[in-house]
Amino acid sequence: MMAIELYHASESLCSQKVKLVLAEKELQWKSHLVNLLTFENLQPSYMQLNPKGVVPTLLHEGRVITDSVTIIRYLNEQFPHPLLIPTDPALQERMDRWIDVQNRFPMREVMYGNYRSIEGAVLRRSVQMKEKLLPQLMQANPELRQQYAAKLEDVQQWNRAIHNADEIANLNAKIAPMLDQLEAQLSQTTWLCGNHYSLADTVWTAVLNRLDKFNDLWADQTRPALNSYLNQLKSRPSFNAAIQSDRMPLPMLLSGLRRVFLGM
Ligand SMILES: N[C@@H](CCC(=O)N[C@@H](CS)C(=O)NCC(=O)O)C(=O)O
Repeated sequence: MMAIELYHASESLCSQKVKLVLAEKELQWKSHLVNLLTFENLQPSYMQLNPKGVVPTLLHEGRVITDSVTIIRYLNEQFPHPLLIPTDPALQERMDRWIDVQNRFPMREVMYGNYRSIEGAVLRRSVQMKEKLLPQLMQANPELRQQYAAKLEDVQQWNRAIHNADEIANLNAKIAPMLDQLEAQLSQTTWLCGNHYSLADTVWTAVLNRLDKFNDLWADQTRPALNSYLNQLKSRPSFNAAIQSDRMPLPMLLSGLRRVFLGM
């Protein structure tokens, strides 16, 4: 069997979704840690691998797969034990819907718009810097012009959104109804798709854990089923392997801070 290689970043939500599945399936993988704060993801060699310049990217048996949901579905097909997709087609549809709900929610804008203190300052400044850096990269690498142009457009929209307090407030207002939907489901079933843990639970582990960081989800105590669901997710060994221990190595963080604040 050829090795699984994963390009990922510390504390990246989309990377965590894949790392959770790797841990659930107890798979060995080779790690390529990408420093988003020094913009390694925008370097030509990485853009060639992942045209959107984002993490994660999976390499396996000569295939390059670049979207977290496509990657986790692929891993489930290639390594079916334990199976993380329900066998009942109706439940499969339900799983797709739950995956879709979190995929359509603009977590990136919500996170970068809501983070406070130094963390928020670093992250927002890094997006501003991307906007400056991308035209230079585009000019220096004409063969990747299209990719860089698309990335620049995306980053401009991202930068605008996170500095627009009304837009962030609008997005924040969508969190509670989404959690209510989850509460309604979880008052009826242990997991999102019935009695078996599935890929829908994996992706929501990463999303709920992240939302919980900057929004006191349980303050009003109105979602007891969701609260106990998140506690169950956190007690799985995969949570520890993929999220709890997912801290940026100090030298990487320091070079990131140097780059973001001093431009070096
Ligand atoms: N749809 C993609 C989104 C990937 C994504 O946005 N990754 C973030 C980290 S969670 C990233 O690489 N951000 C850096 C950037 O966009 O410059 C997926 O699910 O894999």
